[in-house]
Amino acid sequence: MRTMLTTTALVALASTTGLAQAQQVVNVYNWSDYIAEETLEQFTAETGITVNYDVYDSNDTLEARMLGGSSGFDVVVPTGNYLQRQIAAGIYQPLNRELLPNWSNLDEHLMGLASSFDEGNEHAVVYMWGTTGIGYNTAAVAERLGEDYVVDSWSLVFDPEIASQLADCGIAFLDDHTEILPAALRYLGLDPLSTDEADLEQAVAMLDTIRPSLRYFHSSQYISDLANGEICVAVGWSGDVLQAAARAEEAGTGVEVAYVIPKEGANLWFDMMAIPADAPNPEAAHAFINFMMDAHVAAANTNYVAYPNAVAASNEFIDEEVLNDPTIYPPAETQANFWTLRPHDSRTDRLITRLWTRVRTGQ
Ligand code: SPD
Repeated sequence: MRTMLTTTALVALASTTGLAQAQQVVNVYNWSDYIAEETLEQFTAETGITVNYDVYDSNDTLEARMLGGSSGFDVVVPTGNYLQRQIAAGIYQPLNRELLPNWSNLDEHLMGLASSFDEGNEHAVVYMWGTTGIGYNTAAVAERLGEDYVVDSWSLVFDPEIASQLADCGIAFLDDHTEILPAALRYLGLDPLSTDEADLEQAVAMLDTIRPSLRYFHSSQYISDLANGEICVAVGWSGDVLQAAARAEEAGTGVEVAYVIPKEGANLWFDMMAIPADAPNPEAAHAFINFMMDAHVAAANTNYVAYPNAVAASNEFIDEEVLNDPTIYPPAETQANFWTLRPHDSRTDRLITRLWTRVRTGQ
């Protein structure tokens, strides 16, 4: 009896002092180029929990790992439209808010928007949000299209006349049909969320005309390629292009990269932290998510990756130049043209997969 009491007391002491967590590991699968350099070390120093951190650059890659079962991940970061259908498939566990005291730091408006993917915000927290637009090398584009050419439209990449003039300096597209097809539909004056076969065929026919001017489809390589002048235009994610701009500036090679949200509109997306139903260590997963919702941690991440987070309490620690950058925090008039993706039914998925293969391969 005496021994049992002592053991119980030790266990209680260990869990309150963090000793129990000393042996814990959290397995995190996140997007590449999406966290400040020091964040993981800080987390381990603060909690004693070791982080196994792996990265992807596509929701489809994440989804394939998740749907394969027993992924071994404790925290993953799907985008809202993927999260929504994955919740419906039952692959996430509800969050335990008692283990997330930093929940009170969250921006209610953003979490309200995110509840359209996850009713009641039961399974996920917004990690970062952003837009999909165009990154470009200002000098290379001006050299080819003229000093007075204003880059403000999807026509830069979807008009075959314009794209062909930029082909030699390199145009890259995200390898992501959920990004390219809706933007192409909007450029053609159609509903970017259309699942109508005739609309999608029209978008693909337009993409066929610019296909010869594209250098590659890839969803992360464009960061370094824009920064070092290997390519001059990329359809990419806001913060990734801005990281390319920062890298170019740091390198001092004279390459200047800019990001534009096209005037026709852009995809507004939310990447959400969630815990798989079969996560090996849900307690450590909650500790990790809670840490990411700390005001200083979230601000450091935003300052580093140039994506806005959903931690309202972090705003006072975010660099002024980040907070005041309209390409990172788009003003209301820009937001008026945004669209937000929704999951497709399986018929539409099959149709889009077939069409996208045609776009990618040019056949
Ligand atoms: N390098 C981080 C990029 C995150 C992009 N996630 C958004 C995907 C929207 N389809």
